[in-house]
Amino acid sequence: MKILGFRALVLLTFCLVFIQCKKEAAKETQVQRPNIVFIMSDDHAYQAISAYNKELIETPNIDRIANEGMIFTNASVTNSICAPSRAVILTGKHSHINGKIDNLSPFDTTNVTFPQLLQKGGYQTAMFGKLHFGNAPKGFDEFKILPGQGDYYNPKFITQKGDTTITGYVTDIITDLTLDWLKNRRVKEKPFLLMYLHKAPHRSWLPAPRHYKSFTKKNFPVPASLFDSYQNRGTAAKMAEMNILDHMILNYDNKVYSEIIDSLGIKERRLFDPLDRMNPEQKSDWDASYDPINKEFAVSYPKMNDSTLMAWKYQRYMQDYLGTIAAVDENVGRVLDYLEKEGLDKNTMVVYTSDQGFYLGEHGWFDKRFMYEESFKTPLLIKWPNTIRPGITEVEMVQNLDFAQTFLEVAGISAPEDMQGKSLVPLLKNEKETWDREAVYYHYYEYPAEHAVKRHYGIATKDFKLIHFYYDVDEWELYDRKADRQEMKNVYNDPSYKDIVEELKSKLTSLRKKYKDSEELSNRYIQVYKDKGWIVD
Ligand code: SGN
Ligand code: CA
Repeated sequence: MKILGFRALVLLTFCLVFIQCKKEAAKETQVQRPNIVFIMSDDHAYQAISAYNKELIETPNIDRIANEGMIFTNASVTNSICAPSRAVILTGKHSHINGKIDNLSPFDTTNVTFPQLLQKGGYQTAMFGKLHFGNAPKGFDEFKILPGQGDYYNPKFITQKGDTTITGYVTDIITDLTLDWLKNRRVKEKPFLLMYLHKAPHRSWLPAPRHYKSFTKKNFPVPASLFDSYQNRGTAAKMAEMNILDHMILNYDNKVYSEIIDSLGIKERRLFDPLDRMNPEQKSDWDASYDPINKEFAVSYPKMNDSTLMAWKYQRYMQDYLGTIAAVDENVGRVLDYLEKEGLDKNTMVVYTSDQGFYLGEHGWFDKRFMYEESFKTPLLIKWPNTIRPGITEVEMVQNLDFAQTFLEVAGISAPEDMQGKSLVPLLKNEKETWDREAVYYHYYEYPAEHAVKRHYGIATKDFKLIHFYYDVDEWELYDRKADRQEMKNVYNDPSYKDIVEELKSKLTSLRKKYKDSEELSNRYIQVYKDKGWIVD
């Protein structure tokens, strides 16, 4: 009896402890809402992430996010340019509503942003890296941001305690600041939103010293449309100033020294010296790898014709652009490793994206802005253990417009009625029955401006893209996304697409109504440029 009683007591204690532990665990998962790590690079083309394309570069760390979670093959932006994309992300509203239509206009800080709502809702919030607004971000407990575009070498940062300059390479420094906050300054009891925002791979593409040697020796495959002559396209494609041969600057972009340019008698536009922020030690490291390239160029340039010069510039572009991405990938790995080491990864959603896509020689171009494929589409990879099953490819059409509502839902905070996106949570949970989006809307404004891409708006479905260039031309373009993946032929005037054009125009009208865009608003935004004297009648 006595022994039995003792056993029963042990069993009872064990059960009680077990029930208590379960209760505690339940309490913890209930109390601790998921952390959100939002990683965004600047101008990172999906073609330069190996989870999308293995031809150009290996990005094993960014790929980890896809392998452990979901890769979106149909993610796009609503306005393919930096600061406007960021404003759309923060507000969950199209550019014509949040007012940040281009890189030049100020961001209206009366806009409500999702970080403000998360902060109010009990989240800790921090931002490190490139924001690109003239004003400090609202809704952050801590931020250290680059002024404007920021610099690759020895960058300045705006902080709550004043400006500071940090010696070193920007991608490494942004990560150091991020890890420092994660390790030392965050309050461990609270869930957090961390916005970790890279400057790379933005123009003028300066890699980290450790990548000079290997990348400047690489030779990359050439895209099929590198020598595009823009036949069967409209005026806008022909007039854009972002052709690698014609508009890429040998000194600024391809790092040909000015003395060599002068000695070869080349006349070209001079911007500031891209290497001017390097200290003597950094400059001597640079020279060790880039002197031989310059010497070789001086010898071979006189024998070059347009097509060999184009091919040379393209290779130089890819070497430096992709070189900057190697450092992004390594640093993303450092952050993922830290989350794993601390066991934080289990309750953290990690997002990797870019502020827009980018041309890597397709149509002979660099830069972005157009609603055409490579700049409209943006990379998007999300992992969220226990919710997203690993290794999923999602083909639904999603946009940067959707992030705000997604993060609010993840945090259990209701989104303001006037946000215009759609939470991605049903897709992340594989509950696709509620997902009914058939088309997305796009509107680009920054014209006249650098790269001369005309104002346009349009609608994209999975099968077609209808675009209206409405300022200083009045031209429509239709692309058959399935039959013509490279968008080489505008079929707007092809009679066999007549019904499609009609159907898409009517859908576009409904979308514009739904999102509250209009000709009147477009004219108002043109008037802003007239008032500034940027458009003269
Ligand atoms: C800079 C670049 C442009 C680029 C814009 C916008 N020129 O002006 O090539 O299109 O930024 O880029 S540079 O001479 O300064 O490098 S964005 O990503 O910020 O929108
Ligand atoms: Ca950008």
